[in-house]
Amino acid sequence: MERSVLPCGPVGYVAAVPGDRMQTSQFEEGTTLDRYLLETMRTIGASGQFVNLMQSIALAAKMISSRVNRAGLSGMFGGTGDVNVQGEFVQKLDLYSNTTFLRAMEHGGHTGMVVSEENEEPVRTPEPFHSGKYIVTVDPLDGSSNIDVNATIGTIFGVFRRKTEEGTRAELSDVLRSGRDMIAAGYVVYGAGTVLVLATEFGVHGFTLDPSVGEFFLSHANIRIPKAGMYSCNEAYSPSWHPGVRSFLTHAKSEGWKARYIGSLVADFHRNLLKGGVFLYPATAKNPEGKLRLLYEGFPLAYIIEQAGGAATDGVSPILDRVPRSLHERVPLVIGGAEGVATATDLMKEDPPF
Ligand code: P6P
Repeated sequence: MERSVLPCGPVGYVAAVPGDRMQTSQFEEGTTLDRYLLETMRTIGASGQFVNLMQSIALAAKMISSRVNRAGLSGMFGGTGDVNVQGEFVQKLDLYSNTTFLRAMEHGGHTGMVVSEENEEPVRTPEPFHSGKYIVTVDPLDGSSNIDVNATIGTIFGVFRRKTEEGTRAELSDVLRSGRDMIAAGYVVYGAGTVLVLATEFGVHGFTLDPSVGEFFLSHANIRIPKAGMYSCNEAYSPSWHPGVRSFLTHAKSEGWKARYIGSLVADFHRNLLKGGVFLYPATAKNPEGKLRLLYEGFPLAYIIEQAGGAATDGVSPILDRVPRSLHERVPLVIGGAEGVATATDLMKEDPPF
C-alpha cells in the first residue's frame, strides 16, 4: 500500500536535504509553516528571500480564506460585471483575491514580477520596492464559478528564480521558459478547512490553518500520491473528445475506478493527490488547446504531482517539458497517479490534433 500522507499530530518529517527523502527527524506537534521554512532553508544557506516569499503568500491566503468563509455575509457573492483576459466573468472574490495576492507580493523585496490569470500583462514590482529574485505565476481564485454554491475553491501558484539580475526590470524571458525551471509550487484550498500545500525539492507537505491563532500548522507531511482509483473529468464533453480519451475512461471503468468531479481544478487535484486519482481536461473541438492555463495551473500542479511521485502530460508529453509562447497559453491536462497518466497518455498520443 503506497503511503499517501502521514496523520497529523507528532509527525514524521523529511529533513531538509535536497533529494534525501528518507532521512527523518521528529518535529513535535504544532510545527508551523514559518518554522518548516526557516529550518528547511537554513540547511541550504538560503538568503531568506524564499522564506519571505512564502510568508507573503501565506498572509494572502489567510486574508482570502477569511473573506471566502464569509462571502455570503460580506456581499462578496456574484460577479463584478467585468470579463477577464480569459473571457470569463470576474467574480467579486476573484478581484479581491487578485488584489490581495498582488499587494502581498509587491513590498517584500523577494519578487520581481507576478503573472496572474486576472491580468493581461505581467505585474512588475513597483517602485520604490526592491525587484526581488523570484517570479511568481498565480491563479488567485481557481474555481470561482463555484463560489455561490459554497464548493471548495483555491489559489494556485508557481515560483521561478529569474534569469535577469534582481534589482533590474524583470522580463518576459524570466517566465516564458521550460516548466523544468520551476523551483517551487503550491496551492491553497479554501474548503472545510484552509490547507496550504507546498512542493519544493524537499518534498510535498501540507499545512492547515488554525484560524483561532492565524497560523498554518504541518498536517500532511511527505505527501505521496497513492495508486489511482478514481478519475475526474467533465463527461458532458465526451462526444467532443478524441477516441483516446474515451478509451481511457472505458479502461478506468473496467478497473472499477470511481468518478469524482467537483468542477474546481484545485479541489479535484487536492482530492486526487491525497486519495489517488487521474484528472483530465482534454482538448476539444471548442478548446483545441484545452481550457486550463499552462503558466499558473498546468506548470504548478505538474511540479507538485511530480514531486509527489505522480505525473502530468498534455496528452502527448510531460507538461513540465513545455515552453509557453504566451502568458495565458492554454494546455490540455492529464494529471495524477503515474501509472494512470501513462495509460491515458499512451491512448491519447495517437489522437490527431483538433
Ligand atoms: P468545466 C473552473 O472554472 C475551471 O477553470 C477549473 O477550476 C475547473 O477544473 C474547470 O474550469 C471546470 O470546467 O468546463 O468542467 O466547467
